[in-house]
Amino acid sequence: MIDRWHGALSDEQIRTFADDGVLHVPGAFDVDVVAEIAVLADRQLAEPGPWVTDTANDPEPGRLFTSRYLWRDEPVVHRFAFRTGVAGLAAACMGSSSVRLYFDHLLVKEPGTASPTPWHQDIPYWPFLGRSICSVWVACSAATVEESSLEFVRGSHRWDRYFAPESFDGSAGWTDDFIGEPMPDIEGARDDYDIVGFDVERGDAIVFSAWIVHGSPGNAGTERRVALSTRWLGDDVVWHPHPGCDPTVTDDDTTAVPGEYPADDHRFPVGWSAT
Ligand SMILES: O=C(O)CCC(=O)C(=O)O
Repeated sequence: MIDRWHGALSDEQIRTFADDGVLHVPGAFDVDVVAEIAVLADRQLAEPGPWVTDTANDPEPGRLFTSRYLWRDEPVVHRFAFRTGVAGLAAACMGSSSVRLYFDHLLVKEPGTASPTPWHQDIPYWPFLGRSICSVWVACSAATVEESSLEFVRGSHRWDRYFAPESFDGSAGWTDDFIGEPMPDIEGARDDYDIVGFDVERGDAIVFSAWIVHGSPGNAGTERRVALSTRWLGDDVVWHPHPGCDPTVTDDDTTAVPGEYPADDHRFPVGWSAT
């Protein structure tokens, strides 16, 4: 397991992640690694994997395409998740003694896409509970916030609130049955929130808590925006399937036991461990 990040993050970076819920790490990954992922995005658009959302047929201009759970079948994603040190970066930010991969999420936003990725929290979508859950979102194309890089409500991971999941593509139902309060109208009251956004270069990482409220605007640029978000489970995580969560991994797919740490090496493999 690659230990590229342990000791490489400064105390200030680790404090920023704890306080803000998000950390921008410029130049975290080699550009040739992210170039491979951009090529994979071309292939996925042509031949989508099994777990896709796609707004291509929406009346709104543009396209938000996402594809998940590629690590088992796509060597590029497997290599990225287990050979680049990305898991160690997640563990270092969270102060976890090990991390397991939950899933990978390829996110493509074509130029001219009007629809934003709506403001949301990740945790209500996922069949887990715990504070030590994060994503490492890696830019495979340069993007300013106007070109659909991510924005965050700084510190919202500490609000102790749990917002109902909504579909990313604006369709009525990710689920009709869910847990959580409605997301407030962040966009309509931006001045009321401490919003921070990050312009990114290829290879930059944005590490963020599954509890932080985040989103991204449409893509007003002229280039495709491509990112790969890997999701990591830290020390205090327990398996917690619940109404409205990700239907792609259920009790039937894992040996994880509700309320217990998900020690399922097959479904949630260890990406980094201190031992
Ligand atoms: O890439 C995007 O537009 C959204 C990404 C996101 O919400 C996530 O990775 O959790």
